[in-house]
Order: sequence, then structure tokens, then C-alpha cells
Amino acid sequence: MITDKWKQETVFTLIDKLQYFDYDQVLRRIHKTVKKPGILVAGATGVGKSSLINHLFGMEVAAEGNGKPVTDRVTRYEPEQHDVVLYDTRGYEIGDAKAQQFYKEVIGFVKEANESDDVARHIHLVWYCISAANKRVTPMDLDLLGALNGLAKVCVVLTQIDAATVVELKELRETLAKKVPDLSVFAVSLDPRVPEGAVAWDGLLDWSMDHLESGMELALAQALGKEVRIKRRQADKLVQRYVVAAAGAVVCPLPMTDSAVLVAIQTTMATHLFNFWGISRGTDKIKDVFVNVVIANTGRVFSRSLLKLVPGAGTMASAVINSGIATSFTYAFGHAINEVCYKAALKMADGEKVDFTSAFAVDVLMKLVDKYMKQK
Ligand SMILES: Nc1nc2c(ncn2[C@@H]2O[C@H](COP(=O)(O)OP(=O)(O)OP(=O)(O)O)[C@@H](O)[C@H]2O)c(=O)[nH]1
Ligand SMILES: [Mg+2]
Repeated sequence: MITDKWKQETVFTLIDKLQYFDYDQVLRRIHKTVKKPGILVAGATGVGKSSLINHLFGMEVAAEGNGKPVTDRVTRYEPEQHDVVLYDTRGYEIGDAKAQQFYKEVIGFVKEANESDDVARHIHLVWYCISAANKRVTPMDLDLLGALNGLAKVCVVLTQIDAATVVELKELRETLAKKVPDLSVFAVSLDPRVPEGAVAWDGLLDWSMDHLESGMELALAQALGKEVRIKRRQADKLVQRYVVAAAGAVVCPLPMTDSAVLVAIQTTMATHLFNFWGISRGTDKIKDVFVNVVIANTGRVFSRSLLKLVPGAGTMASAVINSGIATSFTYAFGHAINEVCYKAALKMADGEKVDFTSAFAVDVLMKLVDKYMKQK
């Protein structure tokens, strides 16, 4: 018969299994499966290329000295904590004779990179920036767009729209629609006075995700700093991968006390999500909190949730985990972590401090797991 003592022991057995959790090793394993997208940001000088990289990926990324010049004009940024490779170009002066040099150098660079057998060098996306402040699309823009379009997935980012009137913007869009009808155009601005609905950061990132292979879209989302809503959507997709893994792990019902494989999936998922949200990027202290609080609580939440599902009067043999339980728990636990991380990320984006120990307390997680279990 199932007794309280048995339940308690089951909880302890599961928590014991977590003692061997090696954060760095799990993270290394996760990183090995990630494919990094390469994104090139091109356009004339002063259109806001470096500012755009800073805005989306964080000030430290494009800080001077952090990149490696790969040609005179192209600087490669491969931030240690992010799984993206960014290429910032030093823009050409409009009408400058050196514009031709930019053309040769940048097109040559992308061509060579994408013909290379070394996939780590490939440029997958090009964000071609045209400033609305300049109020025109130049022949050089069109030449470059044409040439780049054959080499990678290209879109147009209409930058600095705060510096143009509605009519000017409309004209720019019409010109682009006529001259490069196949290319998507996203209007953006870093001016906080421009209403959120008028800027297309979402659109630019959605387009980018849509044009990347599935492993890479997650890597791009992981690297995003302030665009937390998009990050959340991608984080939920990540949970789905673990739900599938959990279903695969429980082809035959497992005795509850033998659920090490499922615990491993939960802890790996938790590590992956935590890293995805960039929360572990902070200090060693945050890493300690993660290992001591989040991982330990994973075991508690996991075993408590499972025990809730065991029929009270059953025998121990009836305490099994089938694939339905495995998938709904993984779904609920993944979404619970995402909800906590999302709220933390919103706070951190506003410069607030987050107390992770209380954010990931067992009761908080249990409540969220219950909520998402019902939803499944
Ligand atoms: N008004 C306005 N100014 C912006 C915006 N984005 C960037 N800027 C400003 O435009 C100037 C040029 O921005 P950068 O990001 O250095 O431009 P860049 O394209 O990297 O220029 P190069 O490196 O010379 O090719 C800076 O003074 C920015 O502060 C914007 O959305 N609106
Ligand atoms: Mg720049």
C-alpha cells in the first residue's frame, strides 16, 4: 500500500538523484547542440547600425574593443555568453568614392564566408539599414541590396524613423516596395518618444526567426536583451522540445521511484531555460542560487506533483509515470520556469534587482505548475 512514509521516501530518492547535478557540464552539453546564426548589419555611415546592435543585444556586445576586425570594414562580435555572431560594418559615406570599396569588401566578405565549408563562418541574415533621416534610398543601397540578396537572407531596416515625417516615411516605403518588392521592410527607432506600435522590432525579430533553422532561432532569442516578449515566445518553444523528449523517455510506464531519466530531463530543461533567459550570465552567486535553489526545488516540485497524481488507495505498483504524466509535468514545469524568468527579465530590463531565492521558492513553483497542469 502507498503510505505517507513511502511518499516521503520517494521524494527523497528523487532529490538524491539531483546531488550529482553538474551545472557546467550540463551547460556545455547544451551549448554543443546550439548552432550560432551569423547576422551582418550593413548600410551607409551614421544610419544607426552599431546603435541597433547595442539596443538588441546589450551595450557590452558592440563596445569598442570587444570585436575582432575581420576586414577593414567588418568587425565580428562573438559574445561569450550569447550564441550569435554579429558582424557590424563601418558604413560608407553617401556619394563617397569609397562607397565602391565598401561594396567590394562587404560583398566579397559575405560571398567568401558563405562559400566556406566552415559553417561557423556563414552569414545567415543581413539587416540592411537605411536611415529615414536621410530621406532617400540611394542607388548604392539598391546595388548592395541586389548583390546581398543573392548571398544571404536580406531584409531592410528603416532606421531613425523619428527623424522623418509620416509623409516622408510613406514615400520611402513606396520607393522600397517598387524597387525591391521581394524584401521585407521594418521601421525602427531608438527614440523613446516614438510609440511602441510604430516601431517594428517584433517584426524584424520574427522575420529573422522565420528565416533561421530551428536551432538558430533559439540562439538568436537567447541573445536578445530587452525584447523580452519575443524571448518568452521562443522560450515556450524550447519547452516543447523537452516535452517531446519526455514523451520519448516514457514509452513504457516507469515506476515512480525509477524516474531518474525524467528528473534529468527536468533539470536539463531548467538549466537550458535559465541560460536562455540570460539569468545565469550574472555572477557566480546567481549560479549558486540556481544550483541550490532551482535545481533542488526541481526535485521537490517534481516529486510532489507526481505524488498528487497517485491514487490514494492504490498499490505501490500502481504508482507509475506514463507518458501523459511525463509530458504534462514537463510542459507545466517548463512554463512555470518561463513565467518566473519572464517576470525577472522584465524587472531586470527596468534595472530592478531580483531575489531569485524567493522567485523560485517551492511554493511559487508548485502554484505555477498546478496552473499549467490544468491548462494542458
Ligand atoms: N534620432 C535618432 N538617432 C539615432 C537613432 N539610432 C542611432 N542614432 C544616432 O545616430 C548616430 C549614428 O549611430 P551609429 O549607430 O554610430 O551609426 P552607424 O551606422 O554604426 O555608423 P558607422 O559606424 O559610421 O557606419 C549616433 O549619434 C546615434 O546616437 C535613432 O533611432 N534615432
Ligand atoms: Mg558603427
